[in-house]
Amino acid sequence: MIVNGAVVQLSTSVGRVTDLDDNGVVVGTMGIGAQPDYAVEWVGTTMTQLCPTAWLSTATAIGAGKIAGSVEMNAGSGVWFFGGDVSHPNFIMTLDPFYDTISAISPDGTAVGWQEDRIVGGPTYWNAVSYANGTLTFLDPTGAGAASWANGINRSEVVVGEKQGHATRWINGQQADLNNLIPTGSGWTLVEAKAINDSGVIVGMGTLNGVSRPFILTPVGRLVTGTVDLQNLATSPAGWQVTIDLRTPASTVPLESDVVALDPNGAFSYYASLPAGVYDLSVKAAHWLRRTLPGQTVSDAGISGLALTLLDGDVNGDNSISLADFGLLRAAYGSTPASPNWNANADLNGDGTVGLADFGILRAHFGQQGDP
Ligand SMILES: [Ca+2]
Ligand SMILES: [Ca+2]
Repeated sequence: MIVNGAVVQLSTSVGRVTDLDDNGVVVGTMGIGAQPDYAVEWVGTTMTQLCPTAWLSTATAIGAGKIAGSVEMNAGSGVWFFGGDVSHPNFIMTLDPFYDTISAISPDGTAVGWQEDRIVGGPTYWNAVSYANGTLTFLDPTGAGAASWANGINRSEVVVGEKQGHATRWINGQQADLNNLIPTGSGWTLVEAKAINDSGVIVGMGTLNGVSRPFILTPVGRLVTGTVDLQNLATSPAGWQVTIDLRTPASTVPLESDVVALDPNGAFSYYASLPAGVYDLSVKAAHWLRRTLPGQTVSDAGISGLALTLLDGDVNGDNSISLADFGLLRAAYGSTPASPNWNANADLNGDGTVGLADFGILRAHFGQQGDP
Protein backbone atom coordinates (compact mmCIF):
# COMPACT_ATOMS: atom_id res chain seq x y z
CA MET A 1 0.00 0.00 0.00
CA ILE A 2 1.33 3.43 -0.94
CA VAL A 3 0.09 6.60 0.79
CA ASN A 4 1.45 9.93 -0.48
CA GLY A 5 4.30 8.05 -2.07
CA ALA A 6 5.15 6.06 1.04
CA VAL A 7 5.00 2.29 0.75
CA VAL A 8 3.14 0.71 3.67
CA GLN A 9 3.81 -2.87 4.62
CA LEU A 10 0.46 -4.57 5.11
CA SER A 11 1.70 -7.65 6.90
CA THR A 12 4.75 -8.83 8.74
CA SER A 13 4.34 -12.42 7.59
CA VAL A 14 3.72 -14.23 4.33
CA GLY A 15 0.55 -13.09 2.64
CA ARG A 16 -0.81 -11.97 -0.66
CA VAL A 17 -3.29 -9.31 -1.74
CA THR A 18 -5.87 -9.92 -4.46
CA ASP A 19 -8.12 -6.85 -4.69
CA LEU A 20 -9.13 -3.54 -3.15
CA ASP A 21 -12.27 -1.41 -3.28
CA ASP A 22 -12.86 2.30 -3.85
CA ASN A 23 -12.47 2.96 -0.10
CA GLY A 24 -9.06 1.34 -0.01
CA VAL A 25 -10.20 -1.78 1.84
CA VAL A 26 -7.86 -4.59 0.75
CA VAL A 27 -8.56 -8.32 0.67
CA GLY A 28 -6.18 -11.19 0.29
CA THR A 29 -4.95 -14.39 1.81
CA MET A 30 -2.59 -14.94 4.74
CA GLY A 31 -0.84 -17.79 6.41
CA ILE A 32 -1.99 -17.83 10.04
CA GLY A 33 -0.68 -20.37 12.48
CA ALA A 34 -0.08 -23.75 10.88
CA GLN A 35 -2.44 -23.17 7.98
CA PRO A 36 -1.21 -21.48 4.83
CA ASP A 37 -4.47 -19.97 3.55
CA TYR A 38 -6.89 -17.73 5.38
CA ALA A 39 -9.02 -15.03 3.82
CA VAL A 40 -8.27 -11.64 5.35
CA GLU A 41 -9.13 -7.98 4.89
CA TRP A 42 -7.14 -4.89 5.73
CA VAL A 43 -8.81 -1.64 6.74
CA GLY A 44 -5.83 0.66 6.85
CA THR A 45 -3.20 -1.66 8.28
CA THR A 46 -5.62 -3.46 10.59
CA MET A 47 -6.02 -7.02 9.41
CA THR A 48 -9.09 -9.13 10.14
CA GLN A 49 -9.46 -12.84 9.45
CA LEU A 50 -12.68 -13.28 7.48
CA CYS A 51 -13.52 -16.92 8.06
CA PRO A 52 -12.11 -17.93 11.43
CA THR A 53 -14.08 -21.19 11.62
CA ALA A 54 -12.96 -22.45 8.21
CA TRP A 55 -10.18 -24.92 7.65
CA LEU A 56 -9.01 -23.06 4.57
CA SER A 57 -10.25 -19.88 2.92
CA THR A 58 -9.27 -17.35 0.32
CA ALA A 59 -10.52 -13.84 -0.49
CA THR A 60 -10.45 -13.17 -4.21
CA ALA A 61 -12.38 -9.94 -4.83
CA ILE A 62 -13.99 -6.95 -3.10
CA GLY A 63 -16.43 -4.37 -4.44
CA ALA A 64 -19.77 -2.73 -3.75
CA GLY A 65 -19.35 -3.53 -0.04
CA LYS A 66 -19.05 -7.25 -0.71
CA ILE A 67 -16.18 -9.69 -0.43
CA ALA A 68 -15.95 -12.90 -2.41
CA GLY A 69 -13.79 -15.87 -1.76
CA SER A 70 -13.71 -19.56 -1.20
CA VAL A 71 -14.13 -21.58 1.96
CA GLU A 72 -13.37 -25.17 2.81
CA MET A 73 -14.96 -25.95 6.16
CA ASN A 74 -13.19 -29.24 6.95
CA ALA A 75 -9.87 -30.67 5.86
CA GLY A 76 -10.39 -32.40 2.54
CA SER A 77 -14.14 -31.80 2.60
CA GLY A 78 -13.93 -30.37 -0.90
CA VAL A 79 -16.87 -28.11 -0.25
CA TRP A 80 -16.06 -24.68 -1.55
CA PHE A 81 -18.37 -21.89 -2.51
CA PHE A 82 -18.43 -18.13 -2.93
CA GLY A 83 -17.81 -17.05 0.58
CA GLY A 84 -19.54 -18.96 3.30
CA ASP A 85 -18.62 -17.17 6.50
CA VAL A 86 -21.93 -16.35 8.12
CA SER A 87 -20.12 -14.27 10.73
CA HIS A 88 -19.16 -11.75 8.06
CA PRO A 89 -22.25 -10.02 6.70
CA ASN A 90 -20.60 -8.92 3.49
CA PHE A 91 -19.26 -12.26 2.42
CA ILE A 92 -21.00 -13.44 -0.75
CA MET A 93 -22.42 -16.91 -0.37
CA THR A 94 -24.15 -19.12 -2.88
CA LEU A 95 -23.90 -22.55 -1.22
CA ASP A 96 -23.92 -24.32 -4.54
CA PRO A 97 -22.23 -27.72 -4.57
CA PHE A 98 -19.50 -26.80 -7.04
CA TYR A 99 -16.06 -25.34 -6.76
CA ASP A 100 -16.51 -21.67 -7.58
CA THR A 101 -14.14 -18.75 -7.86
CA ILE A 102 -15.10 -15.08 -7.95
CA SER A 103 -12.54 -12.91 -9.66
CA ALA A 104 -14.14 -9.46 -9.70
CA ILE A 105 -17.14 -7.49 -8.42
CA SER A 106 -18.66 -4.55 -10.29
CA PRO A 107 -19.60 -1.24 -8.61
CA ASP A 108 -23.22 -2.46 -8.74
CA GLY A 109 -22.32 -5.65 -6.88
CA THR A 110 -22.39 -8.12 -9.77
CA ALA A 111 -19.77 -10.79 -9.15
CA VAL A 112 -18.11 -12.68 -11.99
CA GLY A 113 -15.87 -15.72 -12.01
CA TRP A 114 -16.19 -19.33 -12.94
CA GLN A 115 -17.77 -22.53 -11.80
CA GLU A 116 -15.61 -25.59 -11.68
CA ASP A 117 -17.37 -28.93 -11.82
CA ARG A 118 -14.94 -31.54 -10.57
CA ILE A 119 -16.23 -35.03 -11.07
CA VAL A 120 -14.16 -37.52 -9.12
CA GLY A 121 -12.27 -39.66 -11.61
CA GLY A 122 -13.69 -37.71 -14.50
CA PRO A 123 -12.81 -34.56 -16.44
CA THR A 124 -12.93 -31.10 -14.94
CA TYR A 125 -15.22 -28.52 -16.47
CA TRP A 126 -15.33 -24.76 -16.17
CA ASN A 127 -17.94 -22.22 -17.11
CA ALA A 128 -17.76 -18.43 -16.75
CA VAL A 129 -20.52 -17.21 -14.44
CA SER A 130 -21.98 -14.02 -13.14
CA TYR A 131 -23.72 -13.79 -9.80
CA ALA A 132 -26.15 -10.97 -8.97
CA ASN A 133 -29.12 -10.63 -6.64
CA GLY A 134 -28.82 -14.24 -5.52
CA THR A 135 -28.88 -15.67 -9.04
CA LEU A 136 -26.02 -17.53 -10.68
CA THR A 137 -25.95 -17.19 -14.49
CA PHE A 138 -23.78 -19.12 -16.92
CA LEU A 139 -22.20 -16.58 -19.26
CA ASP A 140 -21.69 -19.29 -21.84
CA PRO A 141 -24.96 -20.99 -22.71
CA THR A 142 -23.25 -24.21 -23.79
CA GLY A 143 -23.03 -25.28 -20.16
CA ALA A 144 -20.41 -26.91 -17.97
CA GLY A 145 -18.13 -27.97 -20.82
CA ALA A 146 -17.67 -24.43 -22.12
CA ALA A 147 -14.10 -24.11 -20.78
CA SER A 148 -14.66 -20.43 -20.03
CA TRP A 149 -13.53 -18.11 -17.26
CA ALA A 150 -14.66 -14.58 -16.33
CA ASN A 151 -11.88 -12.42 -14.92
CA GLY A 152 -13.07 -8.83 -14.95
CA ILE A 153 -16.15 -6.59 -15.01
CA ASN A 154 -16.50 -2.82 -15.34
CA ARG A 155 -19.05 -0.20 -14.30
CA SER A 156 -21.12 -0.88 -17.45
CA GLU A 157 -21.24 -4.59 -16.50
CA VAL A 158 -19.11 -5.56 -19.49
CA VAL A 159 -17.36 -8.83 -18.59
CA VAL A 160 -14.04 -10.11 -19.95
CA GLY A 161 -12.29 -13.44 -19.63
CA GLU A 162 -11.40 -16.45 -21.69
CA LYS A 163 -13.22 -19.10 -23.65
CA GLN A 164 -11.37 -22.13 -25.00
CA GLY A 165 -8.05 -20.33 -25.30
CA HIS A 166 -9.46 -17.11 -26.74
CA ALA A 167 -9.83 -13.80 -24.90
CA THR A 168 -13.55 -13.09 -24.73
CA ARG A 169 -15.90 -10.23 -23.94
CA TRP A 170 -19.53 -10.51 -22.85
CA ILE A 171 -21.95 -7.58 -23.24
CA ASN A 172 -25.50 -8.27 -22.06
CA GLY A 173 -24.90 -11.97 -22.61
CA GLN A 174 -23.58 -11.45 -26.16
CA GLN A 175 -20.21 -13.11 -26.50
CA ALA A 176 -17.41 -11.78 -28.71
CA ASP A 177 -14.00 -13.33 -29.34
CA LEU A 178 -11.58 -10.42 -28.92
CA ASN A 179 -9.50 -11.88 -31.75
CA ASN A 180 -12.36 -10.80 -34.03
CA LEU A 181 -11.94 -7.19 -32.89
CA ILE A 182 -8.34 -6.80 -34.04
CA PRO A 183 -6.92 -6.77 -37.57
CA THR A 184 -6.26 -10.18 -39.09
CA GLY A 185 -2.62 -10.96 -39.74
CA SER A 186 -1.47 -8.98 -36.70
CA GLY A 187 0.52 -11.92 -35.38
CA TRP A 188 -1.46 -11.79 -32.12
CA THR A 189 -3.58 -14.48 -30.59
CA LEU A 190 -5.39 -12.97 -27.62
CA VAL A 191 -5.66 -15.85 -25.15
CA GLU A 192 -6.99 -14.45 -21.90
CA ALA A 193 -8.51 -11.08 -20.90
CA LYS A 194 -7.74 -10.26 -17.28
CA ALA A 195 -9.49 -6.95 -16.62
CA ILE A 196 -11.53 -4.18 -18.26
CA ASN A 197 -11.81 -0.55 -17.17
CA ASP A 198 -14.80 1.77 -17.37
CA SER A 199 -13.62 3.04 -20.79
CA GLY A 200 -13.72 -0.51 -22.18
CA VAL A 201 -9.93 -0.86 -22.37
CA ILE A 202 -8.88 -4.47 -21.78
CA VAL A 203 -5.64 -6.00 -20.51
CA GLY A 204 -4.70 -9.63 -20.84
CA MET A 205 -2.28 -12.24 -22.01
CA GLY A 206 -1.74 -13.45 -25.53
CA THR A 207 0.89 -14.66 -27.92
CA LEU A 208 2.65 -12.46 -30.46
CA ASN A 209 4.10 -14.59 -33.25
CA GLY A 210 3.89 -17.56 -30.92
CA VAL A 211 5.58 -15.93 -27.92
CA SER A 212 3.59 -15.24 -24.74
CA ARG A 213 3.09 -11.50 -24.21
CA PRO A 214 0.80 -9.22 -22.17
CA PHE A 215 -1.46 -6.90 -24.15
CA ILE A 216 -3.59 -3.80 -23.69
CA LEU A 217 -6.43 -3.45 -26.19
CA THR A 218 -9.02 -0.85 -27.10
CA PRO A 219 -11.45 -2.98 -29.11
CA VAL A 220 -13.29 -1.39 -31.99
CA GLY A 221 -14.55 -3.99 -34.45
CA ARG A 222 -15.58 -3.35 -38.05
CA LEU A 223 -17.06 0.05 -38.92
CA VAL A 224 -20.41 -0.31 -40.70
CA THR A 225 -21.81 2.88 -42.26
CA GLY A 226 -24.63 3.79 -44.62
CA THR A 227 -28.02 5.41 -44.91
CA VAL A 228 -31.56 4.21 -44.40
CA ASP A 229 -34.42 5.99 -46.18
CA LEU A 230 -37.50 5.53 -43.99
CA GLN A 231 -39.89 6.07 -46.88
CA ASN A 232 -42.92 8.34 -46.37
CA LEU A 233 -41.60 9.69 -43.08
CA ALA A 234 -42.77 13.32 -43.06
CA THR A 235 -40.36 14.36 -40.30
CA SER A 236 -36.61 14.17 -39.71
CA PRO A 237 -35.27 10.62 -39.33
CA ALA A 238 -32.97 11.86 -36.53
CA GLY A 239 -33.15 9.47 -33.60
CA TRP A 240 -35.25 6.85 -35.38
CA GLN A 241 -33.89 3.39 -34.57
CA VAL A 242 -33.27 0.59 -37.03
CA THR A 243 -32.17 -2.96 -36.27
CA ILE A 244 -29.30 -4.19 -38.45
CA ASP A 245 -28.64 -7.94 -38.60
CA LEU A 246 -25.59 -9.64 -40.07
CA ARG A 247 -26.38 -13.19 -41.21
CA THR A 248 -24.71 -16.16 -42.79
CA PRO A 249 -25.58 -15.80 -46.50
CA ALA A 250 -29.01 -17.29 -47.32
CA SER A 251 -29.81 -17.76 -43.64
CA THR A 252 -32.36 -15.67 -41.76
CA VAL A 253 -30.75 -16.24 -38.36
CA PRO A 254 -28.76 -13.19 -37.23
CA LEU A 255 -25.16 -13.81 -36.19
CA GLU A 256 -25.10 -10.29 -34.79
CA SER A 257 -27.95 -7.86 -34.26
CA ASP A 258 -27.36 -4.17 -33.54
CA VAL A 259 -29.84 -1.37 -32.92
CA VAL A 260 -28.58 1.94 -34.29
CA ALA A 261 -30.07 5.44 -34.42
CA LEU A 262 -30.22 7.47 -37.61
CA ASP A 263 -28.94 11.03 -37.90
CA PRO A 264 -30.90 13.87 -39.57
CA ASN A 265 -29.72 12.62 -42.99
CA GLY A 266 -30.74 9.02 -42.28
CA ALA A 267 -27.09 8.02 -41.89
CA PHE A 268 -25.85 5.47 -39.37
CA SER A 269 -22.49 4.11 -38.24
CA TYR A 270 -21.59 1.46 -35.70
CA TYR A 271 -18.94 -1.13 -34.94
CA ALA A 272 -19.81 -4.77 -35.62
CA SER A 273 -17.93 -7.41 -33.65
CA LEU A 274 -18.08 -10.27 -36.19
CA PRO A 275 -14.90 -11.20 -38.06
CA ALA A 276 -14.33 -9.99 -41.61
CA GLY A 277 -16.36 -12.03 -44.10
CA VAL A 278 -19.34 -12.12 -46.44
CA TYR A 279 -22.71 -11.58 -44.81
CA ASP A 280 -26.31 -10.89 -45.68
CA LEU A 281 -27.15 -7.54 -44.11
CA SER A 282 -30.77 -7.04 -43.10
CA VAL A 283 -32.50 -3.90 -41.80
CA LYS A 284 -35.90 -3.54 -40.12
CA ALA A 285 -37.52 -0.49 -38.54
CA ALA A 286 -40.72 -0.17 -36.53
CA HIS A 287 -43.47 0.04 -39.20
CA TRP A 288 -41.32 -0.40 -42.28
CA LEU A 289 -40.80 -3.68 -44.14
CA ARG A 290 -37.50 -5.55 -43.80
CA ARG A 291 -34.89 -5.01 -46.50
CA THR A 292 -32.03 -7.52 -46.92
CA LEU A 293 -28.85 -6.95 -48.93
CA PRO A 294 -27.34 -10.34 -49.79
CA GLY A 295 -23.63 -11.11 -50.01
CA GLN A 296 -22.09 -7.99 -48.46
CA THR A 297 -18.30 -8.13 -48.02
CA VAL A 298 -17.23 -6.84 -44.62
CA SER A 299 -13.46 -6.28 -44.57
CA ASP A 300 -11.18 -5.82 -41.57
CA ALA A 301 -11.96 -2.12 -41.81
CA GLY A 302 -15.69 -2.74 -42.20
CA ILE A 303 -18.15 -1.75 -44.92
CA SER A 304 -19.40 1.65 -46.05
CA GLY A 305 -21.82 3.18 -48.51
CA LEU A 306 -24.77 0.93 -47.65
CA ALA A 307 -28.04 2.45 -48.88
CA LEU A 308 -31.41 0.97 -48.03
CA THR A 309 -34.93 2.20 -48.70
CA LEU A 310 -37.60 0.76 -46.41
CA LEU A 311 -41.26 0.54 -47.44
CA ASP A 312 -43.78 2.00 -44.95
CA GLY A 313 -47.08 0.52 -43.77
CA ASP A 314 -46.37 -2.49 -41.51
CA VAL A 315 -48.32 -1.30 -38.45
CA ASN A 316 -48.04 -4.58 -36.54
CA GLY A 317 -44.41 -5.22 -37.49
CA ASP A 318 -44.95 -8.71 -38.97
CA ASN A 319 -43.10 -7.78 -42.20
CA SER A 320 -46.13 -7.74 -44.48
CA ILE A 321 -48.69 -5.03 -45.21
CA SER A 322 -52.09 -6.63 -44.92
CA LEU A 323 -55.62 -6.42 -43.57
CA ALA A 324 -54.30 -6.76 -40.00
CA ASP A 325 -52.41 -3.48 -40.44
CA PHE A 326 -55.47 -1.82 -41.93
CA GLY A 327 -57.53 -2.89 -38.88
CA LEU A 328 -54.98 -1.40 -36.47
CA LEU A 329 -54.81 1.85 -38.43
CA ARG A 330 -58.59 2.11 -38.47
CA ALA A 331 -58.71 1.53 -34.68
CA ALA A 332 -56.24 4.39 -34.16
CA TYR A 333 -57.74 6.65 -36.80
CA GLY A 334 -58.00 10.30 -35.75
CA SER A 335 -55.81 9.80 -32.70
CA THR A 336 -52.87 11.86 -31.41
CA PRO A 337 -50.38 10.85 -28.68
CA ALA A 338 -52.86 12.17 -26.08
CA SER A 339 -55.70 9.91 -27.32
CA PRO A 340 -56.60 6.65 -25.61
CA ASN A 341 -56.56 4.85 -29.00
CA TRP A 342 -53.16 6.27 -30.05
CA ASN A 343 -50.86 3.78 -31.77
CA ALA A 344 -47.46 5.24 -32.69
CA ASN A 345 -46.92 2.48 -35.28
CA ALA A 346 -50.11 3.52 -37.09
CA ASP A 347 -48.75 7.05 -37.55
CA LEU A 348 -47.02 5.93 -40.72
CA ASN A 349 -45.72 9.36 -41.74
CA GLY A 350 -44.68 10.30 -38.19
CA ASP A 351 -46.50 13.63 -38.10
CA GLY A 352 -48.11 12.99 -34.70
CA THR A 353 -51.59 12.05 -35.83
CA VAL A 354 -53.17 9.00 -37.47
CA GLY A 355 -55.05 10.33 -40.46
CA LEU A 356 -55.79 10.26 -44.15
CA ALA A 357 -52.10 10.57 -45.11
CA ASP A 358 -51.30 7.38 -43.17
CA PHE A 359 -54.25 5.58 -44.72
CA GLY A 360 -52.99 6.60 -48.17
CA ILE A 361 -49.51 5.15 -47.45
CA LEU A 362 -50.98 1.85 -46.30
CA ARG A 363 -53.30 1.63 -49.32
CA ALA A 364 -50.45 2.35 -51.74
CA HIS A 365 -48.34 -0.46 -50.24
CA PHE A 366 -51.13 -2.90 -49.47
CA GLY A 367 -50.18 -6.53 -50.14
CA GLN A 368 -46.41 -5.90 -50.06
CA GLN A 369 -44.04 -8.24 -48.23
CA GLY A 370 -40.65 -7.45 -46.75
CA ASP A 371 -37.51 -9.43 -47.53
CA PRO A 372 -37.09 -12.54 -45.39
CA1 LIG B 1 -48.14 -6.18 -40.97
CA1 LIG C 1 -49.69 10.52 -39.57
